[in-house]
Amino acid sequence: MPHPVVVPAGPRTGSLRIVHLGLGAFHRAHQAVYLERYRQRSGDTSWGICSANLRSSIALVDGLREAGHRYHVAQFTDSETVTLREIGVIEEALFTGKDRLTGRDGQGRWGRDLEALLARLAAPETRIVTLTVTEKGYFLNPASGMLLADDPMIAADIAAPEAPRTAPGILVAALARRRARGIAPFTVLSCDNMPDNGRCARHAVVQLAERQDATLAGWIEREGAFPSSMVDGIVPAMTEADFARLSALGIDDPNAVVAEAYLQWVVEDDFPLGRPDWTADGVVMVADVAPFEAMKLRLLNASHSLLAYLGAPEGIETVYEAVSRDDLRTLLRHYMLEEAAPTLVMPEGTDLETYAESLLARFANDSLRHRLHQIAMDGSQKLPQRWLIGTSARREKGWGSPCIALGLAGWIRYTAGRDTRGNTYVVDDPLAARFADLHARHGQAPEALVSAFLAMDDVVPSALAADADFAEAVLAAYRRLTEQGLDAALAHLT
Ligand code: CS2
Repeated sequence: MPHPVVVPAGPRTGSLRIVHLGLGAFHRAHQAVYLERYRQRSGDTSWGICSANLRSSIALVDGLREAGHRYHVAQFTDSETVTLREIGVIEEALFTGKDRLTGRDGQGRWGRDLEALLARLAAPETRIVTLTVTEKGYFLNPASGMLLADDPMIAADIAAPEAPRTAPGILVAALARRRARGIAPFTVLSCDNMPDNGRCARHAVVQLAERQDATLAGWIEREGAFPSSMVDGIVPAMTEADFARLSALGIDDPNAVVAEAYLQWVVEDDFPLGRPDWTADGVVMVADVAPFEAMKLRLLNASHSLLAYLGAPEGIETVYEAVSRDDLRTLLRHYMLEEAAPTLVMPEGTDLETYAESLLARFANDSLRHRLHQIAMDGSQKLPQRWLIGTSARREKGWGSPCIALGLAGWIRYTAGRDTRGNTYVVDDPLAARFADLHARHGQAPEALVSAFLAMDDVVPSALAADADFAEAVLAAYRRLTEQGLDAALAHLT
């Protein structure tokens, strides 16, 4: 039966003061929803979004164009309660990744809409550039924060700064144009799941600019604003079942997104060129986002990763299925309340126990099919901030971290690419080749395998890796998990 739809505030305005890099499901169901709410409430349509996909989704970009840049978001509280919205704030969609459909060599060409994007970024009306390019899209070493100058993508941007492929490269090229024309830099607002994500964005951009032009780098460092922000909202990849479910509600939209109803956005208030006055729409403006980010990464995202690496190899498919198990729910409670809690200074007014319980309730949302393999992606980029900062803090106090030790054992097992029934799966991670090599070399020797993983100093802080007690705990957990199975490993822990 058709379900009522909240429709966009008004017609397209062409006033695109926000440019987004990383047009994907999360952006469509989070930042765009906040701006849509803002436009509807305030009637101010001067803030619209030009959104660019830099990597893989040419079909999404073209699909949005065909649909007149309108799409739907279905926000589910549970399988019974849904709000359907049509979103109209993304008024332009661009694609700068590799277009596999063209090019005589069949390899595709880069940068179809790159010039349009750079022109848009360099235009004086562009005030804010938001980013959801994932952790690896910053091209920083997760442990040291240094630019990965030898990465082939970054090397290509250094060699050809006017034809950039990466987000930092695109930002540097656009800022160079602005500087040359005497236009102040836009504010760069990172919306990726990293502590100090604004500082990460600044580092990536300034370090890349230094490779090209020290004066430009100095100007960006001096004049640029890079506030940090914490974003929250669970947006699983769409499945056929999701499209069918929406169809039953009267929505046949290939660009639709299913998400949970919960949304949070906490932003540092540093916007020299202005911003939408969006606090009445739920955006929380603060001076320092760090406590919010640490809370979310070490409670929500860390729990997600625990479920992913322990659950996926057991054939558990989704977060919902995982938290339906008593022992995994107990693990998460134990981890959040006993292990993570003492490492956190919670934001004022937020109670840790209430927050932890609300996370378990969100994970138990039966209307979302949030696949554990989706969360397991890019562990090398995610684990430092989700698990290892807190674990290092505990180590400094002489405390162990049994839940994270088991999590790491699960991660090492996961990266073998084979589940407990012998089925293989793709390990999607920038370090996947290194993982495969370690498993090939040490797969039969748990001790050597665990120490080789802990020795990856771009993932595991060296002080933690050098702690014999911690290494011993990970090894014991790995043995228990692989020899006795998950049930026994969890029973031992809790
Ligand atoms: C998840 C996040 O895929 C993942 O790693 O942990 O995408 C998570 O769903 C969001 O950060 C929730 O805000």
